[in-house]
Amino acid sequence: MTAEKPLTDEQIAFFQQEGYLAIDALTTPEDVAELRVIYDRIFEQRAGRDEGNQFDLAGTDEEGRKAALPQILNPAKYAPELLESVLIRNATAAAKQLLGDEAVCRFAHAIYKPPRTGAETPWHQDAAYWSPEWIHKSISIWVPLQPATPENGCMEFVPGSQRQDVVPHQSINNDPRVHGLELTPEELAKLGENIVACPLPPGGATFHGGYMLHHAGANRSDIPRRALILSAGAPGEKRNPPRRFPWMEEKKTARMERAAAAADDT
Ligand SMILES: O=C(O)CCC(=O)C(=O)O
Repeated sequence: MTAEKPLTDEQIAFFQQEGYLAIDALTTPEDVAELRVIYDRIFEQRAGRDEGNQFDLAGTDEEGRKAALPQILNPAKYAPELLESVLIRNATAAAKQLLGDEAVCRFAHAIYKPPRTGAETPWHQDAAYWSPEWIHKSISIWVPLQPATPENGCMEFVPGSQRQDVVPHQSINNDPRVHGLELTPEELAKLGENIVACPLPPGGATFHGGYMLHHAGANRSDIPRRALILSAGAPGEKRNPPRRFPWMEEKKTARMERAAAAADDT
């Protein structure tokens, strides 16, 4: 791995064919150690909670209730030192290899699965969360800060599923108060057995595009599962004809209320 070209030609070809890729090292052990300290600090400080950027991805997120799947959006807003990491440098270089030189990379979010209680991240496509007005050209780069295993919630993909458009989703448990999405039961029933789990060492990475079906199991281990997720995008195309995503239009989450209240205060 070099910082200029973290991916080999074979890895790029694999990503283009299969729609996902797993590599054992996108950053150094020293960088991982520093990222873990920052990561734990921002979760402990509940950074972004008041403005709706820290919330429970898999629950109704009431104040005082332990989150099933804590998430922080835009973690670099609360820890700008993330932007000095080896990880952002190497992730940007890898994103340019996959998407072209115009690709821009940023820390999108952090998802924490507490030991024993961290909930499943249900099967979904990321583009189901995004504006239906666009065909998106963007990828996620998922980086664990400890070993990621099937037991603690490593990433799982359906190779080839990136070739389909967004399929029907719903809020988790069909409850619009929950931020997270899941496939509808009809779509879940179509998944089949072509599923690849991607265990990784700390500082490894998986890559997937916005249309790839993916999932991460519950944390059934005794260690915390920490993941930092970067997002890289190149300009997309306007969708024609347009679509609507009713599962996003009906959302009514506590996080949205906190974000609106914080915007009113400014
Ligand atoms: O970390 C997880 O549990 C899921 C991450 C995910 O769905 C994503 O990065 O798109």
